[in-house]
Amino acid sequence: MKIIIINGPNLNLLGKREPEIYGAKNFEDYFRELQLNFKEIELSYFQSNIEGEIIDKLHEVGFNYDGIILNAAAYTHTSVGIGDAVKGIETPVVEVHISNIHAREAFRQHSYISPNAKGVLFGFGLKGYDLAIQSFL
Ligand code: CA2
Repeated sequence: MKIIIINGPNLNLLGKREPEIYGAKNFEDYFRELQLNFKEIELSYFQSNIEGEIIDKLHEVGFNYDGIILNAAAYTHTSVGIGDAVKGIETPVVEVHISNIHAREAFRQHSYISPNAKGVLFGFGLKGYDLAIQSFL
């Protein structure tokens, strides 16, 4: 089974700032833990701060992977393009947010991803990615 985690803008800063919202661990360390915990899965990871690169990656994997775990970060709330890409591909997408976006500012409570996601997980910290993998299993 092939699953990719796609993270959007600023998630490369995880563990460096705002630990009260996003935790103290950087994503590369967490990703290594996921690889160890799910050895049976071919798990890959892509992060970009650039909207078009995220769309290109969705097109690249969206017809030959079994699952996509997408945290589009701030683009969640702004990007019609990423929303359209999620709609246009075949591979199911599980949307993940580390924080509880519904307990935060009003602008974070709309997602262009959710209408076409298989499911949405938010507010469980990094554990949300683990839960998303389990949902595919
Ligand atoms: O809770 C999430 O996972 C978010 O997708 C994170 C985004 C935010 O814009 C969404 O509303 C919710 C922000 C990611 C920024 O991450 C940082 C991590 C450390 C330091 C600064 C930013």
